[in-house]
Amino acid sequence: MNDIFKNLTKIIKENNEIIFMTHRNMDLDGFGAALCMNEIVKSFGKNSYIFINATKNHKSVEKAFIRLKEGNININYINRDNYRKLLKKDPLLIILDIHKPDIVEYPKLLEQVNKIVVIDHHIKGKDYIKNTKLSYISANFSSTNEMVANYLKYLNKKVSPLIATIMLSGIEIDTNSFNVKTTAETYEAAAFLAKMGADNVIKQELLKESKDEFVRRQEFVRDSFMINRNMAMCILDDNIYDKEDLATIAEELLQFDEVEASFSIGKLSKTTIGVSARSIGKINVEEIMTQLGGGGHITEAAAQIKKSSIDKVKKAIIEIVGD
Ligand SMILES: [Mn+2]
Repeated sequence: MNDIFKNLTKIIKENNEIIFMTHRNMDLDGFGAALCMNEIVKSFGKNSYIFINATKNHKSVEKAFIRLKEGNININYINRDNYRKLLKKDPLLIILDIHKPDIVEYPKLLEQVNKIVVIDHHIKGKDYIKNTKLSYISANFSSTNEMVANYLKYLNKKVSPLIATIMLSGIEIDTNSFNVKTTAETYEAAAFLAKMGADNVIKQELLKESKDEFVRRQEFVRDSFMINRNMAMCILDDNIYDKEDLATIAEELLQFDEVEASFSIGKLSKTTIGVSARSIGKINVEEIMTQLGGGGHITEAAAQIKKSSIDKVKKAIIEIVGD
């Protein structure tokens, strides 16, 4: 790890303009990591920018934007409408919390820069950003915030309490409140952030959702059912949902007795049905999703089925896994 951090520092020091970008629909893990890295590179005297979606963001991220503004923490946000002027300065692009090229916030930017670094905690897939100066992809970490907190520690630097709070919120989201992917090192990173002043009350405020959303999701979970001995399924209603909504529900189902794999099915658009599949590790949900034209990893996979119905997809999954 120290060799990687040494190399990362060298690469940062060779550059003057540094852009951070995460995945589409940026969450607090991606954003917290970008904020931490933004502070680090600024401390090296570099110009730093965070590439965001100017129009639509997670509610928790919007809340963080407001908090940062109120706290007079200045950040250079850029977006697809105004980033081009930076290109002639030959910026370094650091991609955080994602390594698949087509899911970054703005894939076109990958083609327009000469130097890319990737830092991500997801299980490395077949499709990844190539020709990088440095690629630090390791599923040994709960979150990208855990990885960059280690970098901060290595550098013996600090971030402000608010940024530490946002980083801790990111770890909390990615570990489902320290329930999954959590190791001794994860708690150490959390303690490190708490010592920097991460605030539990503000963290909870960032992570709060509307009561309606919560109740709605619990209704879906309540109505979920076992499709065989060890697999649970949840069917959403006829409204249109985000892939993240499906993923959250599939993850929630895993916490129940007997459930070793879970599926949530809902509409992603009028004509597209989405499935999110999760497994605690024994069942390979990637194999199941591949049969529906999707993909992923052993424990996390998904599929999108065009011109189908929730009922047809439900039957197809039951067919594949058997009773
Ligand atoms: Mn993450």
